[in-house]
Amino acid sequence: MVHYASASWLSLALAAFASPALARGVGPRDPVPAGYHAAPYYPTPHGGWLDSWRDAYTKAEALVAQMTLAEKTNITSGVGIYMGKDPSCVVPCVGNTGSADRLGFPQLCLQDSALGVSSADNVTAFPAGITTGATWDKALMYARGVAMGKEFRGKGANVHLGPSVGPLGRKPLGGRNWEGFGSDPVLQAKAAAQHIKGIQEQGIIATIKHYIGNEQEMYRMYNPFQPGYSANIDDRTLHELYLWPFAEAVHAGVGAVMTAYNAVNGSACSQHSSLINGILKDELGFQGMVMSDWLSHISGVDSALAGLDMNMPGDTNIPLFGFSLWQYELTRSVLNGSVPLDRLNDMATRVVATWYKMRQDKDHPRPNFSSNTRDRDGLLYPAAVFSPVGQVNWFVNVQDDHNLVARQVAQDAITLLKNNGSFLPLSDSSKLTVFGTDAQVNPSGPNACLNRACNTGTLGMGWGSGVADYPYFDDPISAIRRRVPDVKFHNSDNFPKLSDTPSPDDVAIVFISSDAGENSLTVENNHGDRDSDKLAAWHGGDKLVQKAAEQYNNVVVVVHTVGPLILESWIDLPSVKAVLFAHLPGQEAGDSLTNVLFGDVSPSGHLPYSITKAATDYPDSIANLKGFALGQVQDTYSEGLYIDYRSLHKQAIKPRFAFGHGLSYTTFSFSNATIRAVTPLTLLPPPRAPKGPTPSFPTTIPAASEAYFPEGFNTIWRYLYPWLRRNEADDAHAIGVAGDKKYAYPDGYSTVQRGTGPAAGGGEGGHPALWDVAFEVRLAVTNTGDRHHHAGKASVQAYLQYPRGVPYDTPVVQLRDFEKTRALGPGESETVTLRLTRKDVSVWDVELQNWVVPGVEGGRYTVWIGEASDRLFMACYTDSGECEGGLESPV
Ligand SMILES: *[C@@H]1O[C@H](CO)[C@@H](O)[C@H](O)[C@H]1NC(C)=O
Ligand SMILES: *[C@@H]1O[C@H](CO)[C@@H](O)[C@H](O)[C@H]1NC(C)=O
Ligand SMILES: *[C@@H]1O[C@H](CO)[C@@H](O)[C@H](O)[C@H]1NC(C)=O
Ligand SMILES: *[C@@H]1O[C@H](CO)[C@@H](O)[C@H](O)[C@H]1NC(C)=O
Ligand SMILES: *[C@@H]1O[C@H](CO)[C@@H](O)[C@H](O)[C@H]1NC(C)=O
Ligand SMILES: CC(=O)N[C@H]1CO[C@H](CO)[C@@H](O)[C@@H]1O
Ligand SMILES: CC(=O)N[C@H]1CO[C@H](CO)[C@@H](O)[C@@H]1O
Repeated sequence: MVHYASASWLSLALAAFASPALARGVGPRDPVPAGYHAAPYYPTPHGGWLDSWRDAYTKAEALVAQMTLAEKTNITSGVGIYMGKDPSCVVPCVGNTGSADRLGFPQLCLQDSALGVSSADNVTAFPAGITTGATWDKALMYARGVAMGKEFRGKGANVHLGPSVGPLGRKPLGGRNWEGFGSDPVLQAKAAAQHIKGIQEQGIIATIKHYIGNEQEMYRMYNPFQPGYSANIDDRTLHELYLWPFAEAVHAGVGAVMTAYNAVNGSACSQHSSLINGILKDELGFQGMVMSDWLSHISGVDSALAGLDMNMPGDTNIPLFGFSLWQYELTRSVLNGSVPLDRLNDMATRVVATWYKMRQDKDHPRPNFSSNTRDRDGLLYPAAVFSPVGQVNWFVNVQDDHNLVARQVAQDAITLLKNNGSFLPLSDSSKLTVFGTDAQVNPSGPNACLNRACNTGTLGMGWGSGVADYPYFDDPISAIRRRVPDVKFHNSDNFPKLSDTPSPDDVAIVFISSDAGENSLTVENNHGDRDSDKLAAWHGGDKLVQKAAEQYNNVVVVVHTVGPLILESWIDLPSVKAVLFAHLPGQEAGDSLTNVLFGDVSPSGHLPYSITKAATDYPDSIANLKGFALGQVQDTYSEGLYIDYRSLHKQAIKPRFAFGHGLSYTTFSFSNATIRAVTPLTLLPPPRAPKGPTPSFPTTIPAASEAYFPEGFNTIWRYLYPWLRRNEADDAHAIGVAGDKKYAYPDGYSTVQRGTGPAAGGGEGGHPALWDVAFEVRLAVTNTGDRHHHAGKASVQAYLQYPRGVPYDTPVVQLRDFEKTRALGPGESETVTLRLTRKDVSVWDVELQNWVVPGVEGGRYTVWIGEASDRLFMACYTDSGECEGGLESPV
């Protein structure tokens, strides 16, 4: 989603490009590197063939069968950015579809963000995705989803625009990595699945985004002068890394998918037939609806044929002129025969079925807030220039006790990277001095910067559309003062002249930060991505730590950050005793931190990415952002599977802190491990089941009268409607019925539904057998601290090593499952179970186009178990069924 500070500057700035033809804007391109291609895949597979969606599709079929052409095109598109109100209710969300009021199908409210209800009052500002990932706790990932889902429901939204798993976190400098859960497909996948479950159980449609390859912010969007960049990804890398969390989301029943701004292999994601029709809807069996990211829609007919089902927010990619490539144009495209009615029927049915699937036909509340103003009254159609005014905000408080889960996530994410000599926890009698502007809330208020587009005061979230307003902000300095009232605080990022020399026991706590966000806004010269500050702390934070370390014997560094930083300039200084990554805590930044600092709880967060010693420890393709090019910027994934720890292992580079690293105030032992083969494996999944029946509708071109603008309808200027003027509808209909003028269809275009579908498909997310549990590992985790030690939660991580000699190049180890224990007191144990599915032990074979178990003939898979990707001290073997401990990490 793109945010504009105000509608008016945009109209002025873009008045020159008002023509929808220009808005298609594909200028000269730099060539996509040889070998990368976007193969055609047509037609869109009909939705409805899976039993799990049968009920929803049966109801949807009955409703759509009664819809006119204009009603169908109305519900598949937004009514325009900053629009929304219809005569009966206010729908002022970031996206608002048209309705079919005659049949009781309402306008749908689509609302950001992945960390809370955006642009609304009285909501919870939850910790960001990256923070949630750092908990490595599935139960908390789910609980956060439940609480957030309740808030979206309480505000009357239909669709939650989250979770985000794309970007996956390939580039450490990438601007939106923090909206997702960490730089590993399995961590992203399991977190997203828990989130989706929590959201959708509240009757809210979750949206997995951004599909796919949106790994940097700069040059992501198509505009009249330049196409969005092309992420050039080979098939195996796509399946084993970037698609993995999307597949898991579809498996979890996600209702909606949002396409990305960028292109893949040269073709824009919003009209990429092999990505949407082929991989998402056929191979992954996705039954819900596919929407465009905001203003990323660049073609009308082509995107419909490629499988897009919903156009958001309705406008062309130059908004606010009342132009759309769908709505009235989609109506025209169906009348003139270019878009088969069959495709529109499927689009509308997918939208309606998703609505039924989440039970939104039963007492779903209507929106009671406006994204456009925080005042009670506001413009009903802000984009219309002349708009009536009325009540738009009802200030419904949806927070309930969600601060508790928000705080728990923030607290359990806090990652202790270094704690020399067990310096932490602090005692309440410590003599403390706090440094850094990041310790205190923005003096102008936590929401002072629109879309959080500034890094002033404690950094609780990044910037852009992925934010929410803070109802309040529990900042670290207030929480510290509640413990140690006479703490000194230097609210500056420059080290002050100290009045007294610190004594040897004095403790300095230094707060530093690093921010990132969406490319639509630039902060301190960072264009979404961290292109200016790179992997250094902002505002000279690294210098501040060094200065403090010169003056104090004991320095504790607290870092609020969107991602990894290079810590080398100070991490080994002997007076830097402890380092805590608090990630992006949201509103609960204070007590969550002091509970850890002062030892009420032991830290239990683990890094959701690696921290290298130098940016150049990664290959150029991931270390650097792609810069300006005259044509289409080419972002080629030449590193293949080797991102983050996979890359470091391959190059034998030791990071400063490894993926999964996190210390505790206590120690744990893992013992008594067993491994058990659960489901017998075959090289390939068994032959897939055929598809079930799908709805069927008449497919002849509808009567032109179904598209006529109603007599005397009072239009709102620039609002997008599905109707055509009578003569336009008649003309289009004449073309369609004559059938002699043919649309210039893409190569490989077809309207004949394919038969059974890909062998790797057959269920939601892919072949159901891919989720068969192949191996189960159980082990006991014991808190081995003595009785003076603390209770603590242990993270148990399972990484898979493929058998030697398999005919595929595989990373040494890859995360496959993880669990977190409850808080174990000293001496206490818990039994933990980890599961590896058939898919977990497979590789994607590009020739066979299927998941192959390369070690099926008695190959020895090793399941490595430990506390981090570099602390794997236990191994279980699938061939012998034995486990052993006390080992050296394989890498
Ligand atoms: C992109 O091109 C690569 C190389 O030919 C191919 O393996 C992959 O399947 C293509 N991906 C898509 C989504 O078209
Ligand atoms: C399209 O949706 C708008 C907004 O809800 C509504 O005013 C209009 O009547 C709808 N058109 C049709 C054909 O239902
Ligand atoms: C039908 O209408 C669409 C939308 O305006 C247009 O793109 C397409 O070229 C038209 N097709 C024909 C055959 O005129
Ligand atoms: C840890 O503390 C000891 C004793 O103060 C010191 O000698 C050593 O350099 C420190 N190590 C690091 C990595 O900070
Ligand atoms: C491990 O197994 C042994 C033998 O069965 C048992 O005595 C011990 O309590 C187990 N340890 C844990 C931590 O469960
Ligand atoms: C209970 C509560 O937090 N209510 C707030 C809801 O939002 C309005 C407008 O911002 C505030 O005035 C209320 O205090
Ligand atoms: C306009 C509107 O529908 N407002 C509703 C917002 O939510 C509250 C509480 O659920 C309702 O009472 C309002 O009617």
